[in-house]
Amino acid sequence: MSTKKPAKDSVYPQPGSSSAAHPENAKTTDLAPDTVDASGAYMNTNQGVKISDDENSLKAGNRGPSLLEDFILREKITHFDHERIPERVVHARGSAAHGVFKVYESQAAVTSAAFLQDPEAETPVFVRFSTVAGSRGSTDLARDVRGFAVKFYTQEGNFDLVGNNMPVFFIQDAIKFPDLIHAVKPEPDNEIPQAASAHDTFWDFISLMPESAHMVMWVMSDRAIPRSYRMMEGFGVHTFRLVNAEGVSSFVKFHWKPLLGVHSVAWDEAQNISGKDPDFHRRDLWNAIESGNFPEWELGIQVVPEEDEHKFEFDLLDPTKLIPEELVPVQRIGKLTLNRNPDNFFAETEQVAFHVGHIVPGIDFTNDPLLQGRLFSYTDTQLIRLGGPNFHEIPINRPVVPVYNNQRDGHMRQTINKGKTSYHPNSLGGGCPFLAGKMEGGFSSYPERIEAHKIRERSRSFFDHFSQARLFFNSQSEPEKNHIIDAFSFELGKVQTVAVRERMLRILAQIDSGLAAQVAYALRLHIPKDTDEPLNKSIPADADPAAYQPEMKESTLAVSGALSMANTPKDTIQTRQVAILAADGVDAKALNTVKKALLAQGAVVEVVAPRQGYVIAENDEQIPVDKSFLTGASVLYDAVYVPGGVNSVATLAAHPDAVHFLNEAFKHCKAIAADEAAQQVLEATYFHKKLPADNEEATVLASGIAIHDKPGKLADLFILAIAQHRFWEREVPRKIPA
Ligand code: HDE
Repeated sequence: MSTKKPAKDSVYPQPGSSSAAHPENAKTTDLAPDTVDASGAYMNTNQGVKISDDENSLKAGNRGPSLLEDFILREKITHFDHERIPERVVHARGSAAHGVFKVYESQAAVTSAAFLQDPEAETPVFVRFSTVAGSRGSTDLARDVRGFAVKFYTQEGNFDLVGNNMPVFFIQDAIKFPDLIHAVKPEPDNEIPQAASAHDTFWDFISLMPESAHMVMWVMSDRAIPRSYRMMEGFGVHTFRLVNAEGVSSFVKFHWKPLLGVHSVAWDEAQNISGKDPDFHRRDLWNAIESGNFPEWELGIQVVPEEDEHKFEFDLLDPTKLIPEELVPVQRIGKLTLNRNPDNFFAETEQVAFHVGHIVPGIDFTNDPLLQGRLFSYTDTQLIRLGGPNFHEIPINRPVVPVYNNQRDGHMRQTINKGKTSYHPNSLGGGCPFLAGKMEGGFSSYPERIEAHKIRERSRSFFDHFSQARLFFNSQSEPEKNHIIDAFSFELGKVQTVAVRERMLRILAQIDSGLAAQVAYALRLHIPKDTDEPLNKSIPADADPAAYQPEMKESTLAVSGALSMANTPKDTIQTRQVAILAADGVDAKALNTVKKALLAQGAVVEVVAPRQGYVIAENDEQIPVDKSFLTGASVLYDAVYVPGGVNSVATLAAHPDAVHFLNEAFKHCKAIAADEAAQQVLEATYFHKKLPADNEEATVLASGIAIHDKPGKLADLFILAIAQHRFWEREVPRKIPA
């Protein structure tokens, strides 16, 4: 097939990306023969015939009708007509990257998985991040869960860890998943709203299903509006099993811990970014990798010995519960590094097929009923999305080990299987392919003992819906709590049906009375009391509704520090985006000093000016401009600096866009720095009355605003402030007109 052959003079891997600089691994080598570069090649048809005219179809006379025999036109248009495949039913919007995983030291004590044994061995990975509810073209900044799906191409076959950026889920049983997704997706009559949960059907469903209480606390928290995919945690959610070479099994929760800390944007900012740059997260991931700032996470595991299964006050099989890190610490066992952007979005990011059921020896499932249902769904969905049973042959999906079995044929089969036998047992094919025993690495399921009745029922151990929702709320910092209150007030404020709002207030009252009261205040509603209505409406026909009501329990832990983003590292400004506001007459020396210091710490610095092109500095130096006030916006940066220079300062102080830029940066709690000579610009802002009294380090760290007459010292203070990420305390007055 012509598409599988390298074009003449082609170079592998594709030139022009940092990818090319990265050493080969088993997966990049595997992808190379399928990667095509047209540099220096002639255009030809899919049948390999060179094309001389790609501008005109074949016609009967130059004004006449097109001819059916024009095989070049027909082929081109036909292929175009069939370019689209169905988008993912959930997680349609996403971005992905290649990378590698390395374990720090052998995990043989708990698992026999080969990729978790040798610290020298590098396992290639492909990771896709996503939102859940929106369509393929929707904004990256939706308030939503983020998918965090990792495909490990191990020497024992593919292991997919298909997780999210939140450690729990909305529902306990897979049978409710279509209902949940139907409720959150745009409403079916008018297909409104896109990529948003702030509408009646979602909250109608949630308010009838108290088991979702813990998860909605996470979704209403800032975790749902990450600053970057590179600054999110990841979680396997379910309890899985690890099994060692002796067959000893333990329970495990998987975590991903980002080395850049966990950070979010402000909700007002998120909504603005959705307009200014809906590809914000996609661009951020792409740019970081292209510029060699490879995103990194540590893989963490919480291991629970098999015999401790029932030692917790929640059920390990219940996916609406997490294991607090205070009870079982997260051991960091290895590092994931994303180091290469895909060459082709469709071929790789769109066609990658993850499946929670892709496991390798040493890892196994548990009876979590959500996990069990997922085991069916993921292959099934690829059959419609990728068109047939051979999707495992698509280059991005195939393992780095050869595949030998007796599965044959089907749509688009690529493999040419030799021989007469496609059955087992056989003698005509020498008995091949052989079965592998334990010694040869054959997979065998953990022989869990089960003695039970076949029954449609939920375990009583799944009925505590509020204690961990409360633990989560209690563990948040004050600003994080305020954001959760605001998020509920926003979302329920968009709900038209008052009964749904009220029902949700009743659920919130079970979690925290203060939370419920504040949301009720914002909605000007009362929390319904003295009602006989059951809280849980998700009840089988013949069941006693009373038996299905939540159990009111209190977690023995009052708070869990790991649940708050405020407690994650704030020690770096690497890859943070800093805007320098400048106009003609800017002080080039100050600008360059601060810029150099920021770059040295790994920040990304852009000059934003009234016009595109360049500004002419006080000393006549031409300073390139990256964005104008039309193409740049405060919401696209983490921090802003205003250098001195008499004319520049006068221009910016009188420029509404510059002043708006600063007001918005203040409103979104970002670090702001100015030369003392630029103070006039800050005086023109709304926050001029809140400028700090001095430039002591403690004052700057409290206010997030640094003003200094020495650019070197200013840079030092600014860097400390940017590393703090945001100064949420500023939000309290919430009266900034930007
Ligand atoms: Fe998924 N989910 N899911 N999910 N999921 C899909 O598979 C499903 C769940 C997650 O980047 C689909 O290939 C069911 C939990 C991610 O390609 C589909 C249930 C978690 C991705 C599907 C769940 C996830 C998906 C749609 C309840 C976190 C994107 C397209 C039983 C642990 C993977 C596809 C990517 C995608 C079904 C619940 C994570 C339909 C039935 C819990 C990250 O198969």
